Amino acid sequence: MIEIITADITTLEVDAVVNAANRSLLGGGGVDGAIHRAAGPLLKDYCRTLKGCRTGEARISPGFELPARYVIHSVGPVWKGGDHYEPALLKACYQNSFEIALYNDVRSIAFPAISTGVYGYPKQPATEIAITCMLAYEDRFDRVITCCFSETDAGLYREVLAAQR
Ligand code: AR6
Repeated sequence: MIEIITADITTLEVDAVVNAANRSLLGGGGVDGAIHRAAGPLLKDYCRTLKGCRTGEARISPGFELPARYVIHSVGPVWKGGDHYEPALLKACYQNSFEIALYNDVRSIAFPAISTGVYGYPKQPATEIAITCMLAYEDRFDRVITCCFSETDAGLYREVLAAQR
């Protein structure tokens, strides 16, 4: 069951929240900054031991001071016009996040709209990829949550979900 909500992802009581990270995994702006602030400094210390992450891959850490037990850090592609493997890399972010979640017995997981902020991925195609991947994995979780940061984004997710179901 896919849930589409508008919220600050750092407030969610779920097994895992996904972070739209960068390859250093050492924090940044946007949702990454919010997660690092809310989780506290131990998150950065832990992430240092992970030694980075390639675009499209995912790593897991404890949630530290977050209500979520885990943070799954995934690095989305920077949008460079669409012919630099961006769709395949974004799809890989969702798939690898789901796989690492399953491996860690995560039952509830919340995603932000990876790559659609600072990394500039156009929202419509990014949402289509996110929903396609969520539909493929929803049966293996109790809750799959799309955590939008605006009602406009949530409306787009609802439209795309309705079209794909
Ligand atoms: N809760 C939920 N969604 C949020 C939150 C929040 N607290 N804050 C922002 N968003 P972005 P990217 C939404 O830029 O495009 C960082 O500096 C936001 O509205 O956070 O993958 C990293 O370190 C947008 O819809 O991630 C990287 O360098 C979505 O989250 C780079 O930005 C993603 O926007 C990654 O860029």
